[in-house]
Amino acid sequence: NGYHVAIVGATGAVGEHLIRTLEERDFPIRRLTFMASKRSSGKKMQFKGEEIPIVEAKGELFKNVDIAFFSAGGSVSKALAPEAVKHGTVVIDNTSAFRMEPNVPLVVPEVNEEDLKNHNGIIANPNCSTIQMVVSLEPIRKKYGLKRVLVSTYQAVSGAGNRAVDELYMQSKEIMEGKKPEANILPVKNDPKHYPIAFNAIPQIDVFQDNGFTFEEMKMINETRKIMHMPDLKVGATCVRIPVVRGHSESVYFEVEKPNVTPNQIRSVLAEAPGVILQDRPSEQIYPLPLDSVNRREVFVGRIRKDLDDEYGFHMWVVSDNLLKGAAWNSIQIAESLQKLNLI
Ligand code: A2P
Ligand code: 11C
Repeated sequence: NGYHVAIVGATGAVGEHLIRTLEERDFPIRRLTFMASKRSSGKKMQFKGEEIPIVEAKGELFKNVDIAFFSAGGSVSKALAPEAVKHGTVVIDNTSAFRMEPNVPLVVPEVNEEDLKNHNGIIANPNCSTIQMVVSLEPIRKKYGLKRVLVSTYQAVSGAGNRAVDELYMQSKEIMEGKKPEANILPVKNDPKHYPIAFNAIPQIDVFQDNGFTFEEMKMINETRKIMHMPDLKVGATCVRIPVVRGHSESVYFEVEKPNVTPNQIRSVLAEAPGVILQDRPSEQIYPLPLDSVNRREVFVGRIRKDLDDEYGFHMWVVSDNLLKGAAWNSIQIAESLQKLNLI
């Protein structure tokens, strides 16, 4: 009974959390296949106390796989997800490979679960920084409309994978020992220059586009419009990497459509919103912190205040565990929604 589930990229930062979250949930699993690169083949990983061997990811292995979570980078998804679909597997892809394709639903269950009904085998899991922002904006949009969004992010190093996290620890140690830190990964592995992230802030996540925005910034812009079904929404983004291991933070400025909305009304909407925890008591210094978000599935919102100049404008601070709601948990939520809607 249950599904044959495959995890592609099982050994990665997101893969590990897909496995842990599946252990915690009741998603029905008959069989599990862990895939990664050739480097990991032969190693084993645990699931509920049982050792499962890791195999090298290959198209033919998807025969009889009902549902596959992909988190091994865009090129692996591009090569293998269509193969998996040919075998009848439903793919939940955590990379940016297919997100903007019109026939691929891009889903955050709290926002657009219904879009799953149009899937053709591949469902895309949005970028982590997009997910937490739309979870906080959608309930506001529903009640008060939305005209414009401007976001600046403070993103954790785990968003760039386990090797980047190792580098942050190493660089911190080197700096504390008075040595020159070595940098080989951030901001982008394949770009010519690398900068240390320890004790630093890097205003580049992913590669630059011709318009001066980075790809991460364009993902936030385009994915938000697609998920919220607002192709003309005004969205601007600046994405910055900071030396935090887990938990992305965002300063979000937004303008609503209705006049005379108060911060307390925004707070009431968010207090009731699915997947959101309101942490907003400035007099007690209560606000969301990335350290507190680790291992939590929710999106935390605080620092809600009205703009001093624009009567439709508000500011807020949005924090979530980029490896859970930003990746593994949102993917598993999609699987649970597919099961609920009879779409596997
Ligand atoms: P491996 O551990 O064998 O390299 P992260 O996001 O933490 O960098 O992890 C990336 C994940 O993608 C790892 O599980 C990694 O496996 C996997 N991966 C990388 N390249 C490939 C590939 N060519 N085929 C399958 N899996 C891959
Ligand atoms: C980061 N947001 O923090 C990225 C990681 O498109 O799924 C996720 C990249 C993606 O570096």
